[in-house]
Amino acid sequence: MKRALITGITGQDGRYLSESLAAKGYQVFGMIRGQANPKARMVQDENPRLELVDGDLRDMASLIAVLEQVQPDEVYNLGAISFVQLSFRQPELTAEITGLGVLRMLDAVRIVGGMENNPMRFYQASSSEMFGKVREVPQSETTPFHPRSPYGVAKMFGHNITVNYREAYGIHASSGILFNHESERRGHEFVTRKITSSLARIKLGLQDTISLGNLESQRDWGHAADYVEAMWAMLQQDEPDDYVVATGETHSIREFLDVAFRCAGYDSWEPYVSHDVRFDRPAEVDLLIGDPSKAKAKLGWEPKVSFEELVRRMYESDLIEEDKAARGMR
Ligand code: NAP
Ligand code: F7E
Repeated sequence: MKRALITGITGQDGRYLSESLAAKGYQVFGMIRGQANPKARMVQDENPRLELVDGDLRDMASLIAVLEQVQPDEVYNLGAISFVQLSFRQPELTAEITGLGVLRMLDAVRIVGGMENNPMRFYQASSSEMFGKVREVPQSETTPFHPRSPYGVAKMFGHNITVNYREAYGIHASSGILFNHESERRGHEFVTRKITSSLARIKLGLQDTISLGNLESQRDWGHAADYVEAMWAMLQQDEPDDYVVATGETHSIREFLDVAFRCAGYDSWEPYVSHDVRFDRPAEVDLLIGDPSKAKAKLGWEPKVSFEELVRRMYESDLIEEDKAARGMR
């Protein structure tokens, strides 16, 4: 039985990946931080075979101890401060966890796995935010980086140090440059979930309007359940490498609103959306659209869930969630 360790187990991707690996027959270990982490029970209920181990990406000794205990075949490093807007308010903490956390995890793999024939394969959760002020359209593995936020800068460090540990120590370390992926489990701070959960509340008569920032930015949005399959496929390759994981389509926030409000039976979203400068960013990423042809050719990976289907699934799930919450059943 293969053993996998996932950091960021309580996050959107950690939850999908742990279920997917368990279904493939893996023994899955999830690294959880903090004392009495409130999300521990949720992930344990979703995946009863999951084993939780204590560790924090800020604490090198804890990472070494986790690897010594688990002895994983595969390490998926998904833990991070992942909210771009928060990274502007807490840049140092973002650099510490999202950037230096990768170095600590890689060094722990190097030390515990050994210098020669290190058996531990490593996945780094890199991001399209590294492309930032994009130098070409669409973005591929060879597009130069130009990050626009402390988050993007920290991810770029994580990406480069992963390549460096691969080249310097021969570690089987791969980076997935994942474009935005969302789901029914997406955090409520991100624009897609903010829209679908607020819309559900509007439909249920619990809320009147949604306050948003910049509606012009364009994103390449896929479904997280599809994207975790690409992570796994990267670690099954003989050689480690970097891959763009994206749909190859882009849509603005306005288009997301169009589709979501149509799903809910409204002709127009304009009467329900207002602008709030608090959600504007000091520097914006205007346009992201990925070229996933390498992932398709080498990993045989393709996204299955369309943009319209993604929006519909998120809205319908939130309608049920918000209705339950309003009745005090959540
Ligand atoms: P997420 O839902 O925000 O989850 C982040 C996870 O990181 C949580 O489990 C969180 O644990 C954990 N974490 C935070 N600080 C930590 C620390 N000090 N030590 C250990 N773990 C810590 O993110 P996601 O959407 O699942 O994304 C997974 C990864 O992919 C992240 O690295 C993200 O930056 C990257 N990524 C995401 C996307 C996307 O569109 N979703 C695209 C590209 C790359 P707590 O519950 O304890 O806070
Ligand atoms: O913003 C605009 C905002 O926070 C998308 C993370 O998973 O994907 C994600 O980062 C766009 C931006 O995601 C609001 O200005 C308008 O242009 O949903 P988001 P993100 O910044 O693209 C990348 C690939 C990651 O790696 C990250 O971890 O929407 N926007 N109004 C808003 N955004 C938010 N959050 N809230 C608003 O009210």
